[in-house]
Amino acid sequence: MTNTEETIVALATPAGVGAIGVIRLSGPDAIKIADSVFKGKDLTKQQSHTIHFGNIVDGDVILDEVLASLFIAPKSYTRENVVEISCHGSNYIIESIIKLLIKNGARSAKAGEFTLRAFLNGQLDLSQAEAVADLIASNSKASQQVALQQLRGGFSNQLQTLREQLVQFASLIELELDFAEEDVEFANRDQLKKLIYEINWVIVALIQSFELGNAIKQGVNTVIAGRPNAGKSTLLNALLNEERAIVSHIPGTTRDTIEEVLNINGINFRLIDTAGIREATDAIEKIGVERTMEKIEQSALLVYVYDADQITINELNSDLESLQRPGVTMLVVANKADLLSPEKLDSLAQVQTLLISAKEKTHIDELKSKIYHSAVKDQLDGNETLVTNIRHLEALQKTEEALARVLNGIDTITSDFLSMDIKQALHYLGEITGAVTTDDLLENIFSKFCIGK
Ligand SMILES: Nc1nc2c(ncn2[C@@H]2O[C@H](COP(=O)(O)OP(=O)(O)OP(=O)(O)O)[C@@H](O)[C@H]2O)c(=O)[nH]1
Ligand SMILES: [Mg+2]
Repeated sequence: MTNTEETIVALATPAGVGAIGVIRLSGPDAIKIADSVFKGKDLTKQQSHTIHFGNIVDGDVILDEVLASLFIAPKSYTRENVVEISCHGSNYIIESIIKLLIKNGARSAKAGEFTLRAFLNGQLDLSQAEAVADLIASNSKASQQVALQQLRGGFSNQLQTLREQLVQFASLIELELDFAEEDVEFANRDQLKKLIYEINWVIVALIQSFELGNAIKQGVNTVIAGRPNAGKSTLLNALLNEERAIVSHIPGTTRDTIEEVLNINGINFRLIDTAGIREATDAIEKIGVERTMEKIEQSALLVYVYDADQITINELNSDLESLQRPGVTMLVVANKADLLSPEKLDSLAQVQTLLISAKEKTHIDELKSKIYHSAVKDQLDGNETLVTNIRHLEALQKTEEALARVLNGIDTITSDFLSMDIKQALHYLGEITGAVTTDDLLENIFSKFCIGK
């Protein structure tokens, strides 16, 4: 996957023009190769964690004035020799320096290869390596915190301890196999059961945390739907506090979906304003309505908006029934409160809906709070372990299944079968932390990184 004899090089900062660009070299010859193109102090004679000013030269030609930062193995991100060259952020300079370094013995790094090396050299475990990718991709406070928590090892420490306890049991049961004739029991079945219950408890909590973890990482698809003229676009604008969508008194104003991100308490909600649902009057509107229905299917949250002044109770009930989808939480919002007569207000007070005026921007904060709590049921304090990664989720689910098999068989089946079931559970637990890996798995994880990471 990566030949650690080779020294790899890549741009670590984003491509494109910037004040500086940082080129990273990692591998046994990183310092030697950097020194061969660096005019300044002899880099091979400097201490770790020092920065040196000099020129990058190609023969007699000066390419740039740079700073070279040295990290001598094992005190670096990859635990190999690392040099980071900070040059001026021009595409031409960056490309020329990288080419020059390759000419002098480095090779281009593959996507994620620096982090792969950090993993292979024991600097990070697998879920921490994945957290690096999540941290880079994080675009809200909550997603950054969850990734950071995972990078610090919160996630894997917990599983690691449990896995070790299970390993002990597995070895005791193995021991029983050696004494099969004598019918002895080294592994106390009651203690084993207790441990399995304990592990299962953690696993189930982690599996359940995925819904929120995923919401935090990916954002929550939130569709605003309802009949034409209900005030959906007005509501989108009110939520965003920006005149984003066109609003008019003509029913059928919004024809295509409009998507904007709204951050509520650190969580990103992807708000989707849609075409009003009705029997379409022309071909374009028909496509718009179909698109609305598609968006509802793909969303986690549906904010159903109706014109409280116009809609009849039958129409309302029929909408609520026809828009119900499994897995989609529905928030019902009565709009145009400002137009309602006192009698109408009274009758609405009987029904449990949130009454707002999108136009006058009343009760918008209550709606935001409801939207937030539809995704975050329990309080978030920033310290909980949340699963955000589908690979982890799958491994956890498989662990749960294997544990269930262990529990089922604990009193009835023979030690050899019990041992096999425990080994399977250990295998899946190990897949999460990287104690068990295959080349395919690593390839799959690290190829999703960007080059230079
Ligand atoms: N009085 C009052 N009028 C509102 C309110 N919300 C929206 N409207 C008006 O209702 C009309 C329709 O508003 P839109 O936001 O365009 O409605 P929509 O649901 O997006 O409509 P379509 O895109 O056609 O499906 C506009 O004239 C708005 O000004 C409100 O809370 N009170
Ligand atoms: Mg609209």
